[in-house]
Amino acid sequence: EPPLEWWQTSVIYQVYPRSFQDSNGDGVGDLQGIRSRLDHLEYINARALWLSPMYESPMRDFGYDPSNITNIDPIFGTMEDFDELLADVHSRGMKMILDFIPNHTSDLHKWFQASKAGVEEYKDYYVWTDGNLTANGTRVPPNNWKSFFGDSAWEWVEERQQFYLHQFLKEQPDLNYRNPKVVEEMTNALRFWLERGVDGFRIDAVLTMFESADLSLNEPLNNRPGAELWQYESLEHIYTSHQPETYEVIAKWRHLADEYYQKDGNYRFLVTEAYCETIQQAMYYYHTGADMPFNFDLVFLNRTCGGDCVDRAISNWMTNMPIGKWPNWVIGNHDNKRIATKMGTEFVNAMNTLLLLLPGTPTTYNGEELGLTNIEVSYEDTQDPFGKRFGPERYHEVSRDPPRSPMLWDSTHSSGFSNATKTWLPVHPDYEIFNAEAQRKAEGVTPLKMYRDLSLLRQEATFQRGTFKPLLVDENIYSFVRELEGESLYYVILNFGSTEAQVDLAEQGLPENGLVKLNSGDFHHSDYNVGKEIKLNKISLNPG
Ligand code: TEU
Repeated sequence: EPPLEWWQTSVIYQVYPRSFQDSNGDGVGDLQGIRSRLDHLEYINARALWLSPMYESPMRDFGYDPSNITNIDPIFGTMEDFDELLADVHSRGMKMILDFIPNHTSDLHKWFQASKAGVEEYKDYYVWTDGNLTANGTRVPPNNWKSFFGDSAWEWVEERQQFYLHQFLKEQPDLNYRNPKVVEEMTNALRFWLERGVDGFRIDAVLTMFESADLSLNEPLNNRPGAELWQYESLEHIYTSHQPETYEVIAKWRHLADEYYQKDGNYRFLVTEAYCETIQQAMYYYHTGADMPFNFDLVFLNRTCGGDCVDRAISNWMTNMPIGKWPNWVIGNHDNKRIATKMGTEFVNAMNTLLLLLPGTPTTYNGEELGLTNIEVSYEDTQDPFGKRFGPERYHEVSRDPPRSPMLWDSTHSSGFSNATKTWLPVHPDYEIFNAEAQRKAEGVTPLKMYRDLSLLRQEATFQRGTFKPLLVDENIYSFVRELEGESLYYVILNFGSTEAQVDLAEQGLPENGLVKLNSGDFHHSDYNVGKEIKLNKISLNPG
């Protein structure tokens, strides 16, 4: 077997720069702030840092709307700050990947400004159309495509007398990947960062890179009963996403990444981000040349999900994954509610256990290792454009502010995040309990200590390359076995029900009177029943 690469053995830790650490007192996190908190990543054994966008941007979508993809936004610092952060990450033996946003730029990007003005060279950098002419002489969009954030995906520009496409905000015009110049520009941007030494990229919203070339295609809007607001408001994605041409572009980027790998032997990792309607769609991205597509199956679990439902989510990926590919797990990110809020705080450790002990690469969004819940943000204080768009009655259904609150470091002002009087989003009200320092120093088991121990345990060969088999599964219990012959055998048993459950492993073929004695070497803390003998035919588990 080939040796595992760093992206397979590491935990990937997502840092949302605005919310990690503020070093200059403006209430917004920055690069020097992140640099000063790298000890935390080491503490939790996260060996790879994924940096959410830090590019120059008017921040309409908080950096996912870059106006210059080869420069740093002053709110986050300078290019020197970036180089210093990367050097520090590397000197600790860690890796850093960037968030790359291929689908669109900001409308303030110089390419869009030139395109809008009709400058020949840039005319076709974005997706422009005349639209249709109505009987009364007005121009209307060519089709009913809607943006992810609601309303038409087409915006009229007086200056050009044409519409442009935006699958996200109107301040995020879609680039035209049918123009080879665009592919070249974006490839050069990747090269720019590879030259600076980054170890890979998370490729944003990859599903929307290409749309059907035939802009006259209409489709029914997604108004399935019971659909979530964001699903109702978005497209059914027949013509606007998952187009086959995407694979060619990503394959080209794979090629580029491999050039660097061949040069210095340091693997350059590519992970794609695409929410998919079907598992088949999700699996296509394994074939693009990306190392893996993010697996969001655990992100969508909620409180009503018991053991059998957890099992379905996990088997969905494991049984459909192409042979020879590498699985991965995500429980949260900057676009989704915190897992503690979705599942209930009692399931935080269980979710982190799945994340860290299932086979494959775990990705952790900052704060999930602390078991943070969402914060409440009033409509007046709402920052997320997606939330704002839905108005005071419904903003809370879609707003992405609640999981984006600042990291909690200690019990001082702003939990040590910033010395500003007002931070860009409110600090979590329970910061005195949930902060990292308090959780490190606490007597008993805390989500942070548990996370740390599990991520250490994950470094054992059995969890890295051992087999995986679901064991007993019912409406409460989800359990599985990890085994590496000649190495060790682990049973992981979790209760996703709402009451105490009894598990009989003798029924699973283990000796009736067998006993497990937890080895004190397995864990650091005294609170895990280390040394206690457990009868295999009668294991009692509380929820979580
Ligand atoms: O998200 C892509 C995406 O599919 C979003 O529409 C997501 O479903 C949405 O945030 C609803 O929860 C990526 C980024 O992660 C997101 O933050 C950006 O806003 C978006 O791309 C545009 O760049």
